[in-house]
Amino acid sequence: MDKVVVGAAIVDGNGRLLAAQRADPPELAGGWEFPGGKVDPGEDDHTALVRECKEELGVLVEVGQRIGGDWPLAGGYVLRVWLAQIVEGEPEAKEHLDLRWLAGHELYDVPWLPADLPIVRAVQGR
Ligand code: 9L3
Ligand code: MG
Repeated sequence: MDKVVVGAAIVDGNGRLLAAQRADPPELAGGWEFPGGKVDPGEDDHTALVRECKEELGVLVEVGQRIGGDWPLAGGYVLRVWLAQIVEGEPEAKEHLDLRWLAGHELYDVPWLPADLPIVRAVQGR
């Protein structure tokens, strides 16, 4: 399977979820998402997720359980999401406009990308 995007539902010790505000492309800029990105050719999903969290946030994550299956994205891509925990570093918005740690009652305080919104609901149920 090519056309795979991986995303991290990063949760801290207080059960808060890390949301990231996209800087681009223009049609997605300002929307909030699970950090992550495209799996490179020949790369496995787990490696891609760890790499993307390092590139985008500057943190090392430990990957946990999968959230759901293949979530649909535009252009025939699918999004695969895993719970993750930070084991090294403090997240910084290296490629995003902003980052926020959302407590349970704040989960819908940001305008999530439409593709990510159903995944937020699935994370909430966990
Ligand atoms: N995308 C949607 N939700 C997400 C992520 C990480 C990505 N949580 C979409 C936005 C882009 C495409 O997937 O159109 C590729 O993502 P990226 O490599 O630009 O982050
Ligand atoms: Mg990305």
